[in-house]
Amino acid sequence: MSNLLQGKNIVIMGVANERSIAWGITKSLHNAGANLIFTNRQERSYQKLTKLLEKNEVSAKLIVSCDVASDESINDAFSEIKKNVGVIHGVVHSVAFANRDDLKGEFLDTSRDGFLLAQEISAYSLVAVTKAAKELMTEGGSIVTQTYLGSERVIPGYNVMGVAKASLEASVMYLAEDVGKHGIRVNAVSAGPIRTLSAKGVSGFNEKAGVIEEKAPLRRNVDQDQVGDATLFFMSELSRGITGEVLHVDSGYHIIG
Ligand code: NDP
Ligand code: N5H
Repeated sequence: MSNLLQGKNIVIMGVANERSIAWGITKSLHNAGANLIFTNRQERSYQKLTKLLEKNEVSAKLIVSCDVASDESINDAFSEIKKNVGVIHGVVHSVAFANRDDLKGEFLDTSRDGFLLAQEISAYSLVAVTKAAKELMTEGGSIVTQTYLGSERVIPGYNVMGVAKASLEASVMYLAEDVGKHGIRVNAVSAGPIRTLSAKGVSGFNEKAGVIEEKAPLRRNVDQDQVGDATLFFMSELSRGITGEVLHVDSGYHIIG
């Protein structure tokens, strides 16, 4: 327990279930005293979230539906948040999507539609969300997204999502410049492999997690709580001098050649 985020209103996007990285983040931000607002796309995620909140005795200020594929949905969600909560101080962006077919075989075979879909949901969404959130962040604040090493290196199978994460990380830099003058910071956490619903059913996950245990300096995989605490750092004043940054929470794997 700390009071690093006491009195801060923070929007969390992307809790699908108890394994979601966004749920690890929820626990860290809640323990730091934040008031939390959630957005979901699917009804199933809303049901899971309400049960999780109840079980963990976390009370949400508001839960709104938001499909980042639609500008209207994003604008409606943030209008609802403005109406009910007023000022916000942070946004956690923890959403991504690519067609399962594009997450195997060769990147070369990616279709135009598959490429654009991954970019739209996984990268452009941060731009649209930052624009909508900025209007409510009148006291400054922090925006944090989630990325993966496949943006910097070729990681077999990550394919179209690697290119989308490269776009996301470049967007972090350009957005950081635009909103910095309003006292808003934008950063990303680059997590190592974590078994979540998204990771399920895509081939290659076990192998990637195994390599971390073997080769990463810390010789162990990371978990949602470690990403949660790193995101808390970015959300809090402890990171007030940092923006446009990508912080690796991966047991140090990214330094190994
Ligand atoms: P989850 O499956 O738990 O979360 C993915 C979330 O994306 C879901 O809550 C889903 O919402 C949401 N989402 C997908 N499409 C949309 C949309 N159109 N509009 C709104 N929300 C949408 O997986 P993770 O926690 O693993 O993923 C969270 C983030 O972490 C992603 O950006 C991922 O790339 C990143 N990451 C994950 C790693 C891992 O190993 N797991 C490693 C590094 C980064 P819904 O369920 O309602 O559809
Ligand atoms: C190199 C790897 C292993 C290959 C894994 C690729 C993972 C890509 C992430 C995207 C987000 C997965 C995805 O879109 C899956 C969907 O096609 C199907 N799943 C769903 O629709 C579920 C129900 C919903 C909840 O999922 C979403 N996203 O909405 C990378 C791994 C070692 C690390 C990893 C898993 C990274 C990452 O970015 O998630």
